[in-house]
This record gives sequence, structure tokens and C-alpha cells, in this order.
Amino acid sequence: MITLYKFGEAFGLPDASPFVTKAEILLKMAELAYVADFDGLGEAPKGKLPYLKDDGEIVADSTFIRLHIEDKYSFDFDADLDDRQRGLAWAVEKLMEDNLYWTLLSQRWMHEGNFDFGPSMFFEAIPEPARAEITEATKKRIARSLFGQGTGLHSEEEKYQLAIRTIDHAAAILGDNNYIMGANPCGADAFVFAILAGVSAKGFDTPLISAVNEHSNLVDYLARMHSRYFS
Ligand SMILES: N[C@@H](CCC(=O)N[C@@H](CS)C(=O)NCC(=O)O)C(=O)O
Repeated sequence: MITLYKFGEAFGLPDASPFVTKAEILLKMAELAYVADFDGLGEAPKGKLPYLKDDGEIVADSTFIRLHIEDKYSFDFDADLDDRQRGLAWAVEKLMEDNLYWTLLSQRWMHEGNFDFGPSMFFEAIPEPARAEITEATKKRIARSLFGQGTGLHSEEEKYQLAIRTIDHAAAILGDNNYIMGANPCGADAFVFAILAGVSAKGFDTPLISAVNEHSNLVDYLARMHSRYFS
């Protein structure tokens, strides 16, 4: 039996974390049955979600979950792609993980209004005064990771300049295709969907909502992916 450790639905998204959504879509693509567990963060081997347990074997990190599914279940997420397309799909996914994810983190956690609208809910169950202390410590930890990665060094304008360029290029790569690399979904679609849905989630104060919505092909793509994997 497979257990996927996740945060849970939030902000109108299948999960608060795009990496969890990626892992969930990968399981669905491979048609593997799984149960969700919402209490795994404290035991997470890498301190992050997602991870999964598959017949006692623990696999942490969404990309290692992909490799595990490929190896153990002989499932090829990119079966329709030639070697060059496989390389491009991997590059697109890793671009999104390295650029858009960090902008998402910054926009949710470092912007007071967005924090109050979004991530503050993660702390609601903690009684005061611990709640305020844990909230501040978590924000500081995330700020440090943003600085370490580099996105935290940029101004708001610079962060969004890079993110919008990534979104515009994603729209160009998608073009008239139904999925990022063609007529059928491939492994990269799992994160491309998750992160584009994440940065354009309604209710947050961010230019990335209009940056996504001005591309009708991206809007259609998000609806198509959502209906295919989460309806
Ligand atoms: N490289 C990891 C990234 C996972 C990740 O960053 N997860 C974040 C949520 S988006 C997390 O669990 N954070 C919890 C924490 O830092 O306490 C993957 O692909 O799974």
C-alpha cells in the first residue's frame, strides 16, 4: 500500500504545496492507488513534504518519488517523448522548480497581506503565546532559505520580472498543445500545472495572477489538468 504524506487542500488548490500536488499527479498518472496522510510533516525524513511510504519503504522528495515510480512500477512518464524532448521536459520542470517556486514562497510568506490571507492558517491550531513565536521563527527560516537560494536578494519588482518571463515562456512552449510537451501529459506536466496553479491562486496580492490569466492557453491548460486529475 502507498501512503502519500501531504498538507491538504488550501487556497482553492489540491494541496498547499506544489511539490505535493506534483507527487499526487505522478501517482495518478501511473494509476497507482494511494491513501493520503495529513500528519506526516513531523516525521518527514527531509523535514519537508511530500514523501511516501510504499510497503514500508520511505521515499522523500517529489522527484525521488517520480524515480521510485519509474523503477518499481516500470512506468515511463515520458513514454511519448524522444530523448531531446525528454531533456526539454526535464529542463522546463527544473526551471519552474528553481524560479517560480521560490517566487511563490516569497509571495506567500514575505508579503504581510498574503501571509495573513494564506499561510497564517497553518498556525491557527497553535495556542498563544506559542503561535506568535512559532509563526515568527518559521517566517525567519523561510526568509533565510530565500536569501540562501538567491531569490530573497531581489527586489519585488525583480522577482516578478523573472517570474513573468518564466510564465510567458511557459505559455510559448505550451502553444497550441494540450499538454506542455504535446498531445499527451508527460512527467513535467505534474509540476508545471502545480506551480502555475499555485502562483495564480485567487485571493493573493500578486501580479502573477494576471501574468498567467493573460495567456488563454495557460488558463485552458490549468482547467484541463485540473479536470483530468482532480475532478
Ligand atoms: N525538493 C522537494 C521540495 C519540497 C518542499 O519544499 N516542501 C515544502 C512545501 S512546498 C515543505 O514541506 N516545507 C515544510 C517546511 O519547510 O517546514 C520536493 O521536490 O519534494
